[in-house]
Amino acid sequence: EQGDAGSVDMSTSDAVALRITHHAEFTPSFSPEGFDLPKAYFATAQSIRDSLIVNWNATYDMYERSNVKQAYYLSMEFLQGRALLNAVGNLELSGAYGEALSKLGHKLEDVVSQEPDAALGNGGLGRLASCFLDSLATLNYPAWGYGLRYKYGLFKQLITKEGQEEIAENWLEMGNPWEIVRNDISYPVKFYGKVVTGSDGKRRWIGGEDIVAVASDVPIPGYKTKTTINLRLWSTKVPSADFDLSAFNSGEHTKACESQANAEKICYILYPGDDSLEGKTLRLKQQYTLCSASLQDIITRFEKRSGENVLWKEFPEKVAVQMNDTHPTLCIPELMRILMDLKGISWQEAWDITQRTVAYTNHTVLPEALEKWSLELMQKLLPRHVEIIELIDEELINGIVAEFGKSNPELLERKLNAMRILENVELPSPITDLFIKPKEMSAIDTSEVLEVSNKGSAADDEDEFVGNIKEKEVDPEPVQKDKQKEEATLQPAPVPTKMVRMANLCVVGGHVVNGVAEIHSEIVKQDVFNDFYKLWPEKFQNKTNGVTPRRWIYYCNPELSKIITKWTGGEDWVLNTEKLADLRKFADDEDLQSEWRAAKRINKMKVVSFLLEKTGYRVSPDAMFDIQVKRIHEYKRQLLNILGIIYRYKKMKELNALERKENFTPRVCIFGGKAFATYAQAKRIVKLITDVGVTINNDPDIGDLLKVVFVPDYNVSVAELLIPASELSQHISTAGMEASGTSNMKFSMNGCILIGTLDGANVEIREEVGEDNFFLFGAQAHEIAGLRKERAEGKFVPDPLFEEVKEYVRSGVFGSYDYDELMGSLEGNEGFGRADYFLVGKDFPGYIECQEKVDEAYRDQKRWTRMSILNSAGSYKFSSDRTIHEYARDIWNIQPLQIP
Ligand code: DL6
Repeated sequence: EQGDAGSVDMSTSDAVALRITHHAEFTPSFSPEGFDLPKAYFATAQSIRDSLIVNWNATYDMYERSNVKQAYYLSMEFLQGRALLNAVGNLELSGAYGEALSKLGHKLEDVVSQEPDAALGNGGLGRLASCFLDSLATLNYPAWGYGLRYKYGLFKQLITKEGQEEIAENWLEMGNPWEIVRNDISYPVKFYGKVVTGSDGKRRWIGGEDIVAVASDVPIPGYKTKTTINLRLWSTKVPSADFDLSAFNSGEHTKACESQANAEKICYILYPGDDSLEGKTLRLKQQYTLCSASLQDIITRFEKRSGENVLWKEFPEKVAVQMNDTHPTLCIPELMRILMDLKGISWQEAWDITQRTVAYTNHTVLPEALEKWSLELMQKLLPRHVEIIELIDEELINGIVAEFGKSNPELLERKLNAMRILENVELPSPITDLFIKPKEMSAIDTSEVLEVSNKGSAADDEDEFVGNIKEKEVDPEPVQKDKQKEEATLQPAPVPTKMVRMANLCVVGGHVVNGVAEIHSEIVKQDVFNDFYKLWPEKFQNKTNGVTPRRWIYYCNPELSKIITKWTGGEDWVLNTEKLADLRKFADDEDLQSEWRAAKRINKMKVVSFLLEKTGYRVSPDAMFDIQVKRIHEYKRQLLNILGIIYRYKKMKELNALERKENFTPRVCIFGGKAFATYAQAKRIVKLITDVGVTINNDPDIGDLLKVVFVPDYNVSVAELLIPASELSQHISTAGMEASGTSNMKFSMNGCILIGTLDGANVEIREEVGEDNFFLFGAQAHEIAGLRKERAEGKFVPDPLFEEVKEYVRSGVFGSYDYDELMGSLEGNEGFGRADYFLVGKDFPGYIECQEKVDEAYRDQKRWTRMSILNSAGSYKFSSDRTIHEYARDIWNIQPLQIP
């Protein structure tokens, strides 16, 4: 039985129990005595992993034999969350496992909750990657994910009196039962060194620092299918010969271990701080490690599957590489380098292969996320890649000159400034000579390219490198900035730093560029990459995001799932979410309505207990659960939400008890999300929310009418608990700034009604669920630039209610913390003023009015339940299965392959 794990009939609880106890004894991570929950979790996970490995091997064999085209999703982030419940469910073994564990003295749900979240991601981009893996496996697409195996996940967030504090998330402390370390799969990765021309006239990258990337594989099971795909994560170490034994023996222990530590630290954490040169270097090393190791692996597989006759021009017919945002951009020069320097292919052929292989997804229009790297740093670390990038840039320049001709030098100069990959790098003289007034290349003026731009934000030209998700303060408002500029003119002009614009490289090097929601893809075409779009319109696509209905309804909301199954006539909806639309015809059915409300109540009760345990606050399940959970960012406007709550509280305080009850619907306002460790303004927002909670939650006048709770350490598992219990959720970003959002989809699927702006996927959700079932407010994307201008010119007159609320905060009602800086960011041209860049003041009155409509709608529970049902029913488009079918068809050209 133990010899061939896969051949055992695992459908009986006895067989499962045997397997679990076998692992408890023979794959020990714990002392032999006892079988407590942590031990039960490990043994259970190991037992299910056996079954996964069987399917995973079968899947791999099938790909190998049929030599089909495979897609590879390269991402610096995978926000996997927990794996056990998903794996047991996908293998249709929940019943057998539940029974087996109960025979062994445990409940499946308790065992499941032992698992730490795999938080190898930051937010939506990483969670999307994980949803995609689930859909790829479920739909039997030949595909793999590639990422890094960070030793520490995204930090653990503590909420203290000071606000947010961060500590390391040691998710691997107890080991990871899901991964399989593949000591046989490792690749050399090089940094630094120099490039020389060999006797054959070819360029060679030699010398430098060598490390090794080693694979750990995580099997990803599809739902009700044998297909089990692979998430390959790289760790880094030194080549084994590199240990300095003589230094160690002569007592220089630290020196002897130095190179090992240097190599290992590459995969220590996700997004290491990059204020220092060391931090920047480490991030670039991370990105290159992911690209280099993954491509070497992909190429090795291609060569093996090709047998003796390797036809490189067929590479794009066997391989599709998707770059999840710009973080894996180095794939482009790395694939070129491998093809030319190691495989002897010509530049033209290598470029053709590269372009046909890679594609790029843009996930943000925020300039601070459009990555740029210092050319000098890249040149030191990756000298051969810079040569290749320079050549790509040169070809691009020639192409632009050919396209726009020489007759309009100003247009040509503008195009070159916007489109070039290298920034602040002089043009070859035959081209500068074309311009009327040859002048120093100026940095790209983002405001010109980006109508919805975050002008004055972190992507300003003086900012040498802006990390991908690094969230910094927005710059001072324009008046202050002009003053600084005036002062600066008295000084000699600084030499602009030469930069590599990764997004431009992606657009030039990839065959498809896609945005992640319709409105976002339009902004990508019309603003961010408009010059490229005009040149290559056929490259640009939209792929509206989606989320997996398995994790985000079926497993996290069993109560609702049972009802959906009953009313849609079976479980087909889990695979074919279109079936959810059948619920529409029963939206007013009293039986469905009462079952629907009962399910919500059960889910709310779970959250009541959770909040009590995590925060000490006792909330009423009779109140409306109003939730905003996402990364804390000024553009997501948690500040608008909390100021709305403060307004509500202030109004309540002005009434007597009876009036209060009559005028306000009881609410529990729940917040969750992490602020990037160096993003001071976001941390102030967290502090304000928690301070407001302390005051309101302890105010005897208010009682259950209003509670404000900040859930610490929001992660995937917390989301799985909160979303099913939600009744209202907030997606209230400044229009044009949220690329898509994916939690909006999860909430809607779970029968939660959204309050939101016309931004990202909100636009499409509202279309699908119906205007009457979505609470809309706020300025629209096309108005934002004009409103900002008006605001900066001092022409905007804020609503008196907004002024009142800010004063209320300043008055100290919420404790002694000095909120001047936070409130000042919402104001005009003095002091801390940033002219309310995110237009909180502008949207405030509309938001308040909309919230009043929410209160009114909730009072009519029949109407509310109807809206809730119509949200679930209308959410079917937002399954990641739909998104993945579109990527497979329009970008990757891959076909499903059933594993027999
Ligand atoms: O596409 C996934 C997700 C979107 O839903 C969010 O709207 C967007 O903010 C997020 N983008 C990022 C950007 N990070 N980088 N680079 O996380 O992507």
